[in-house]
Amino acid sequence: MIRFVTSNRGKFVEAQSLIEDLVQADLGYTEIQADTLEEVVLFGMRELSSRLDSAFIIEDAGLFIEALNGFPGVYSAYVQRTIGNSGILKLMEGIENRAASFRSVVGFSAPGMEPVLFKGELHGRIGFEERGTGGFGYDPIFEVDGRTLAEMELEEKNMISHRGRSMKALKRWLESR
Ligand code: ITT
Repeated sequence: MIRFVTSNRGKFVEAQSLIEDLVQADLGYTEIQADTLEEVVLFGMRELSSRLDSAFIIEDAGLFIEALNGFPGVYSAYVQRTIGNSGILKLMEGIENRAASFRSVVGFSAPGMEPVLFKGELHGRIGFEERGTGGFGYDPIFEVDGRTLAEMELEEKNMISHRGRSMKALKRWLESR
């Protein structure tokens, strides 16, 4: 059993469909203001390893929009909570370059070992309106080949997504240990 420390049910459900051994633990941890997802994950893992005595993972993800110089990036959670998808669509009004990517960094930690990180990325485009009811967060405005992630089934999103990739890399590593 591996704890996935997250408050985000959508993330957990996606990860658990790839790694059955996961159990959600909504324990909370400090998410520092840093320049990279990796720093956020490493800091969180250090804090949690002093509180937990068994294997756990955490994940930090973000949406990086090319025309906005990578915004919201490490501020993705705050931006989703405040201006949300409609706010992002407003910021993108009149902007032709819609290229964006999602990134995921997962950290695995177990007692007596150094933390290990796994990454995944998904390239796509910011749409012109929200579409679809699946997924969570920015999924209704993030398109891949003309469909938003919110228009895909969980399995399909997992096949291509940033989280699908990082979690599969973690899974391969766990199986090879
Ligand atoms: P935890 O930190 O508790 O795990 P969180 O929701 O705060 O949960 P993140 O900081 O990693 O997670 O996520 C940053 C934001 O990006 C947040 O608003 C998410 O909803 C959104 N997000 C992350 N992964 C996403 C995905 O696969 N599809 C759409 N939005 C996503």
